[in-house]
Amino acid sequence: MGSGDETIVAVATPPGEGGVAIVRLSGPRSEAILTQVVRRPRPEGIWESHRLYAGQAFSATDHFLDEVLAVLMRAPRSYTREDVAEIHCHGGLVVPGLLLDSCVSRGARLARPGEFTLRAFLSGRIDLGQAESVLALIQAGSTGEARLAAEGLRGALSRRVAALRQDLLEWMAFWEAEFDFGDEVPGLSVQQVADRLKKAREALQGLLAEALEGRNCGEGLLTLLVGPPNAGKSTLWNLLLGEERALVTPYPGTTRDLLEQPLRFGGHYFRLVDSAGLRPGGGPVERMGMDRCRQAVHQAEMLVVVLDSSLPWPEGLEFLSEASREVPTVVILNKRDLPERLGIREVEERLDCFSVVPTCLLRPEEAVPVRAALQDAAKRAGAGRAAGALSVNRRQWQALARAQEHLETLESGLQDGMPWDCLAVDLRMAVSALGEITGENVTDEVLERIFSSFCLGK
Ligand SMILES: Nc1nc2c(ncn2[C@@H]2O[C@H](COP(=O)(O)OP(=O)(O)OP(=O)(O)O)[C@@H](O)[C@H]2O)c(=O)[nH]1
Ligand SMILES: [Mg+2]
Repeated sequence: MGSGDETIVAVATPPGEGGVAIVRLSGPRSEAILTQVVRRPRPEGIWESHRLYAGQAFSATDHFLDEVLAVLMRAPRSYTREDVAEIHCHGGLVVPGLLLDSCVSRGARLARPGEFTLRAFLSGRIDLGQAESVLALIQAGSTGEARLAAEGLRGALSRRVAALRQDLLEWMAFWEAEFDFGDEVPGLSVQQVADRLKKAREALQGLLAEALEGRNCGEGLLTLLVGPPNAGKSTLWNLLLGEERALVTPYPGTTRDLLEQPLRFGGHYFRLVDSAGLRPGGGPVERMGMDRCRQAVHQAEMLVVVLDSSLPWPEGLEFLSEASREVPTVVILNKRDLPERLGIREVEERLDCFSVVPTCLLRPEEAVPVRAALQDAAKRAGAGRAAGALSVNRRQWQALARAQEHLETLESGLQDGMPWDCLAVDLRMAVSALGEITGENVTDEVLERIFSSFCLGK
């Protein structure tokens, strides 16, 4: 698959209106096609590699199409390690398509989705793990996901999987060379084998734990609105979501259940949860709501404490002092349209505040500073999450888990005194599962499946 004899072409930018679109070529005829499609003022000059030239682009029927900038990146210093050319024309629905046709009429073939990255993989410039990180980076929906995918592109997962696989491979080679199908490997005690196995399994366990953390990064930050009844939590929830979802009344104790909605802004995902106001006493139903809220405080990754600044510090919030030290806590000091009885200083004495926003939530424009404060706090909360996390897709996850299972079987087989040749089967399977991540052990169908989910031109 993906024969490098052909020169492929695609529009690398999304379709539609835009300042600039890029048509990209890769393969041995890139320079020849570029020379025919893009004419420079002084045509006798050669295309120097990695230099941007101004020129005029012509259609398949040799009509002037557009003023363009073009660059040739000679092999092997390119994304695919082949000759790559890029033509930067004006964006829109028509010109990039006509430029594409022009390249095809001069001998290029339309690229399949992900074919440029497939060629980068087949030429050995990147491994499969890095290729999949390219996809994860393009599809990232939050800054946290993008950061992890970028680390993957730099080899965060591949390097560690490759090292682990190499270790097991060396071991397998030793095993195959030395053992004589008896029940002992010369020069290696069962204890030594067991120790080495344990190390490998622990390393794999560490990878899986970090992968799990990485998966969380794709989910919204659990952000709990909490405070005394009637302070304006539901007003804030509605304001942030942009619709009247939760009931808002002047009667304390309106909200009972936890209400959750996803929300996305400023490059962050949130799971925004409204809750029952906390106060001593209350009826049985209200108390059930308050219990749910208290439990949610311990699961939250970010707290938004909403307080009524026209009343003194409320009773029943003491436990929030400890919780505020554990996760970024934004305090919304609401109802500033009324005479003040609770000031910023007192709030800061009682809670560990990431920030305090004095506001009056009856004014819709107050959503702006509140969003800004949440965004800053999310950066802190998200950073905590991304530390020690890896971007791992479903396929990679399954391969890691399979490798882990084989090592476990190997370990218990060793303890039960199974013969070496039986154990070697599991070792081989573990090596093969790890190879599926870096790309050593994948079939053409698997590659086809992986790369077909890429966008065109990548
Ligand atoms: N004066 C004033 N009233 C506000 C402000 N923000 C909200 N309110 C009013 O305060 C009352 C309570 O608001 P809610 O949003 O229901 O308060 P809550 O914190 O969700 O209350 P519970 O669900 O009972 O815990 C409503 O009548 C709101 O209109 C504000 O900034 N100033
Ligand atoms: Mg409410």
